[in-house]
Amino acid sequence: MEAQPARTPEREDLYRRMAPANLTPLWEVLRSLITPEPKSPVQATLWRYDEVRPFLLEAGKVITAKEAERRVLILENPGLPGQSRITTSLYAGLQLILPGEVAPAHRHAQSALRFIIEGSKGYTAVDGERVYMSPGDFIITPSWTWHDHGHEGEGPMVWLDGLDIPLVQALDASFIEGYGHDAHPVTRPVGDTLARYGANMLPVDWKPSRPTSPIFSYPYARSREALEQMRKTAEWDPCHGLKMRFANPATGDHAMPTMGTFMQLLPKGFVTAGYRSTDATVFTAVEGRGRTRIGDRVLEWGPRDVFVIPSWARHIHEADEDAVLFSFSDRPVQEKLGLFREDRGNR
Ligand code: GTQ
Repeated sequence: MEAQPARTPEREDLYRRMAPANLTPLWEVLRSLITPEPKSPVQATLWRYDEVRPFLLEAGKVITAKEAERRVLILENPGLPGQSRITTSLYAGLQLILPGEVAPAHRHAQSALRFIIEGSKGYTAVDGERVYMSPGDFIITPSWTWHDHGHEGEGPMVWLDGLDIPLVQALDASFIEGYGHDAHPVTRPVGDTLARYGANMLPVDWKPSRPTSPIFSYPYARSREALEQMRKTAEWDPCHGLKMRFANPATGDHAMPTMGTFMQLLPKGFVTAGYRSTDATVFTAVEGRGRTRIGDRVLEWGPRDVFVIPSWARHIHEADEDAVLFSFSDRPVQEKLGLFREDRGNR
């Protein structure tokens, strides 16, 4: 590429005179607009659950889920201050609901995923069907479906929220609507959707009506069992250990149109080969301890910690114990736009 053109008095004068006409010269900004490779402001960051949890519980004392609508502490990337983003395209937060509380029904254009961190007997209801949540479960709230959350158990219930808020913001396509009552009426029994769509069968004449998986709960027991069974073949991928992608059973595509979701097993002592991809990725550890090295940064993680790896940042994972990581990114979007790239080279 040519060098950055100099700013001369003649040029500066021209820029000043054209500005009121809403014009600005490309050659002043081209090199920052179109970079030779991703130059992300996102910083590799880790949130230790031990550090976050006391703040969450304190939030539980100062505001109810109902008043907050959603009592969530946003995991804000320090490279994107004030933007409520964990990556350029994705939002993440930790949501708390306490026994007896409700987070009132609403629906929005943004898709949400929940990954359960702590607690049991809490539920989320999607379009009239309750799903009870347990640690490690991956739950989907598709775009524009009514959803409310409640808690019939004891102790705090906490989950990781992942939403495509910044993506929808970039497209100026945001809508939200309140239902007007705390809970949407229950119209289907617990377990109905998983029976219909989650048993490797589909209702015979059923056709998908939206781009999101018809299954909205992927229980941890099932995901974990799959990983445990597969480890017997010991076909470890050098970059990923054993990594699975949550799928829409109707299409084989990602479970959600805007967010790819993954679960991987790294056996004790495994050190992955260097890997980078264009999808900045949010991880949370379900089991095990280890660390992720990104350049000279080392993120030491254990169960319930959340960390984020920026786009195109080469990293390796090291597992000190058998480790299970859940992760999500905007990969489905990048794949559909022909933008996704990965680099499995070590250097
Ligand atoms: O649970 O519906 O973290 O609407 C942010 C916005 C959660 C939710 C968030 C939301 C929700």
